[in-house]
Amino acid sequence: MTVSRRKVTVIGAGNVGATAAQRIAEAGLADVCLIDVVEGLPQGKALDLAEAAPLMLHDHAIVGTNDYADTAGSDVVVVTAGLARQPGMSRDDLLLKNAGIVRAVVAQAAKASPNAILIIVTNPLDAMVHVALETSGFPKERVIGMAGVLDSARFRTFIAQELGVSSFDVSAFVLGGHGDTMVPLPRFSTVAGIPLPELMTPERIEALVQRTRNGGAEVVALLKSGSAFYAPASSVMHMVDAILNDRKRVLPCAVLLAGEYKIDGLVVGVPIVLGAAGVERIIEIKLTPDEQAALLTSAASVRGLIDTMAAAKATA
Ligand code: TXD
Repeated sequence: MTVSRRKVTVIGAGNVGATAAQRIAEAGLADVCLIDVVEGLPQGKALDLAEAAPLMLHDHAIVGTNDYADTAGSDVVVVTAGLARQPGMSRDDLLLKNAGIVRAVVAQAAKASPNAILIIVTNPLDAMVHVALETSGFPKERVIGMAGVLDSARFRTFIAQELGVSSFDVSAFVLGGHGDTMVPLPRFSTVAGIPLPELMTPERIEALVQRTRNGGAEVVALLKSGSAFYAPASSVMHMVDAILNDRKRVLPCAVLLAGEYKIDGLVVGVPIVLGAAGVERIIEIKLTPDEQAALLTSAASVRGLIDTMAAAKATA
């Protein structure tokens, strides 16, 4: 029997990174290399995860390291490295700090794995995808941001809970940026093929849309420190599965647009076909004027972050 070993590097051995490493190995998708700047952290978590392997019935290698040489030849690189917002830190401070981190880690990872597909997770998500595109020099098909998969999973969860049905039968469609500027499309969200507006009042739909937009904040408020990581890690795992198994899944992902949805040169969340080549196709649907306006607002907020990064670079 030939065993084909695929390799996924996860950068950042924090909550999302370590949980994504666990999900990827335990789903039998690939060997995993977990890397972090903190010495001992990725080694310790990788060892712990490796010791669970006989019990979880997989035999994938999970190694922890601080050295990018160990990441060489990865098929997929997941970037979760970054700082969380600290008290007194503005959004722009966080933007510039995380841009520096993403730039540094992507430069090293791209050199070690020049054919990899990059999945970016670090916030602010859409802006970090721009940084990764610029730093890696990879084609836009191989640099993809994770946000829509998480946002649509949250929307699906809330719809299923509200209607008392299995989330298996719920499919939800979201466009746009992560968080406040997310653009959910209820008319394309269905329960076993039945459009949502047939099953719920506009007021209830709006309430669930709002809850989805605040999905990250709702978890943060409960946890008090740290942010969501189980569902984000599962979202990463689904994207890795789509790529490594060439599934051609239709998933909302943050990708660089070149005229699609009347947006050019900006990273925005749209439905794509995700397979072995990365972004294999962008699916463009006709939006109502309101939906198009909401998407353009979302794109404008990404533009604002890019301008802030450019201004900081110019004065550095
Ligand atoms: O939907 C989404 N895209 C998101 C994004 C959902 C959840 C979390 N989201 C963002 O992911 C979050 O706002 C953060 O920017 C990242 C990672 O979140 P996580 O909860 O995993 O943060 P942690 O636990 O603080 O882990 C970050 C790790 C930590 O171990 C640091 O030591 C490491 O990143 N780190 C680095 N690793 C390697 N190299 C460098 N330079 C580095 N700097 C920090």
